[in-house]
Order: sequence, then structure tokens, then C-alpha cells
Amino acid sequence: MKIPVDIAVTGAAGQISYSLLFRLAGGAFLGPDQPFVLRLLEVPAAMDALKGVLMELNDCAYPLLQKVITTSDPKVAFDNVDYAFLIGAKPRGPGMERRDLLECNAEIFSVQGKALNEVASRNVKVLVTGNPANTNALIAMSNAPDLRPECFTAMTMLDHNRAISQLAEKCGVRSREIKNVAIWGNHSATQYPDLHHAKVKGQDALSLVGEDWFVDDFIPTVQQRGAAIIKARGQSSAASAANAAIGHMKAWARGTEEGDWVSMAIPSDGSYGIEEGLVYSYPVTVNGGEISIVHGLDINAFSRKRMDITETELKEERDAVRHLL
Ligand code: NAX
Repeated sequence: MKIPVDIAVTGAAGQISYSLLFRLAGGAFLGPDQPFVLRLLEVPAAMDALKGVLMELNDCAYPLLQKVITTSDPKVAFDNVDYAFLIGAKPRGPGMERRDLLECNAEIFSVQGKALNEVASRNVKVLVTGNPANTNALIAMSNAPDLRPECFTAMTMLDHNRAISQLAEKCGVRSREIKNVAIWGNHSATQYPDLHHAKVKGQDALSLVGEDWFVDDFIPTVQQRGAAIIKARGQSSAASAANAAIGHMKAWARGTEEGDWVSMAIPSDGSYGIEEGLVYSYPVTVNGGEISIVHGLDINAFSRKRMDITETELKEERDAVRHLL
């Protein structure tokens, strides 16, 4: 048996975590021979609910789960962690502007960034899911000067999976027959789900589905999918978000498949003309735990415009929280 690794999950009593924790604990992330300790962070008001989650985790008697630590102190939660799923965030309340949401979440992620900086493993892999995810990741990263920026990512894997699923349904194929879809930019309605490089059973996706469906149907459906789920379910996506969080971390820890890529929001190095330092979603491959942007993709005028729109939104978000960077 390997040495146990430490995995932190924040917002551990929330609805995404309720789907995530039981799959993590069952070994869906690191496989059947990797034991681990779960370190669960919640706000004091949710500690009772977290106790219930802990009881259920214990009642599963998972063989790989060595220990569960519950806490409301980020430094305890992140102590020597190898992986951190930052899911907890404040939802937008009634009358709250986007700016207010940015502000209150910015504070959460600056505190958590500082704590990670102090106590996490120097090679920690951090996934920010809590919204606004890209900018929250930027804040956490900026508050952790002793960790490499590459330790920080934000989640666009759910958008990536949504894009695959829409295309698979349109073409009447299985999702595993789709390769090379890409999500560019922000995890928000300005994101650009791109099919210019996508393949369906090895054929160019756009030549199969046509430009009109791509522009008028596919892009808005993927961009608005989160809102459509809230409308139908009365609550935001939870199980699919947990699934995407595991997919993101699994790809990061264990690598991407040959011939395919995934989408991750990562600190931009200026690739594709995106401002350096913004946490922007790119198509990426992973090898040996290192994330690399897929280079050399042709970007036409349509794509350029969409990529710039979502970049502009990310700059605006960053400017609204500049005092915390
Ligand atoms: P819930 O409101 O069910 O759970 C959030 C939990 O976080 C709560 O239990 C709350 O007490 C806790 N929390 C708040 N502040 C905290 C802090 N400072 N430290 C630790 N815990 C804290 O939300 P849920 O549905 O689980 O969604 C969590 C976040 O994911 C939201 O911000 C949501 O918008 C975001 N999402 C992001 C997605 C993505 O693709 N990036 C998709 C799904 C989801 O919408």
C-alpha cells in the first residue's frame, strides 16, 4: 500500500461536496491502491451539517479512507495537503450585484490562499470550483507567493463535458467518440466553447454539424447550461459539478489521454494573446503532473472575437478585486 496523501475539500457540507466526497472516498480519484486522509473545511455555522456528512462517510467503511478531519480553520484543513478542492463559496443572495459577490468571495479566497501558502505541500494541486471560479483562483494564487502559480487552477471541466455531451447527442455518437473540444476563457456565460478543432470519430466536427448549429445552438446551450439546470431542478448543478471536479483532478494527477486534451482554467502565460496572469481556460494536456497549453491551434476571426470577449470579462473581474491581489 502507498503512503497516504492528504486531500482538502472546502464547502464540505454543501451540495457539490455531498456528491464529491463519497466518490473521492470510494477511490474514484486516485485509484484503488492509494489511501488518503480527507480534510474537510466548513464555516462554523455549517459544522453540525458537516458532522452528519462525517457520520455517513464513516458508515461507508471505505477501505482507502484513513482518517477524516473536520474543521473551520483553513490552516488545519490545508496542513500539508497534496490536493485541494476549493468548492465552498458564498452564493449570490437577493439584491446582490455581481460586484458584491466578487467582493465577498474574494475575501474567502484571499484567506484560503494565505493559508495554503503557509501550510500546504509545496506541490499542492489546487482546483477552484467556487464561483466566480477563475477570479477566485487568481486571488488565491496572488495570496500564495511562496507557491508556484502552476499550483492553481479553476474548473471549466463541467463546461468541457457539457460541450462533449451536446456534440455527441447532435451526432448520435457516444461521448468517448468525441475528441478535442475546447473551452476558452471564463467559467461564465461569456465562455467560448469551441468546435473548430473537435473531432467526431476522427472527422471534423464542424463539417458534420454545420456553422449555424454551432453558432446559434451549441454555443448558447453550453454557455447557459448552468442556468437551464437551475430552472429545471430549482438548484444549481451538483452531481455533474462533482464529476467534473474529479475529472479535472484525475487528469492533473494521472495525465490526459493520448490524442485528446481537456479544458482547464490556468494562469495565462500570454499564449494565444491572452493577458499574462489572468486565470483563463485553455485546452491543455497533462504529463507527469505538469499542465501544458495546447499550442499551434488556428484561431480564426470568429474565435478571436469570442476569446477576447471572455478575456475582457476576466479583466473586469480582476480589476474589481485588485485591492486583494
Ligand atoms: P452550496 O451552497 O450547497 O455549498 C457551499 C458550501 O460552502 C456551504 O456549505 C457553505 O457553508 C460553504 N462555505 C461558504 N464559505 C466558506 C468558507 N469560507 N470556507 C469553507 N466553506 C465555506 O453550494 P454548491 O452547490 O456546493 O456550490 C459551490 C460552489 O460551486 C458555488 O460557488 C457554485 O456557484 C460553484 N459552481 C461552480 C461550477 C464550476 O463549473 N466551476 C459548477 C457548479 C457550481 O455552480
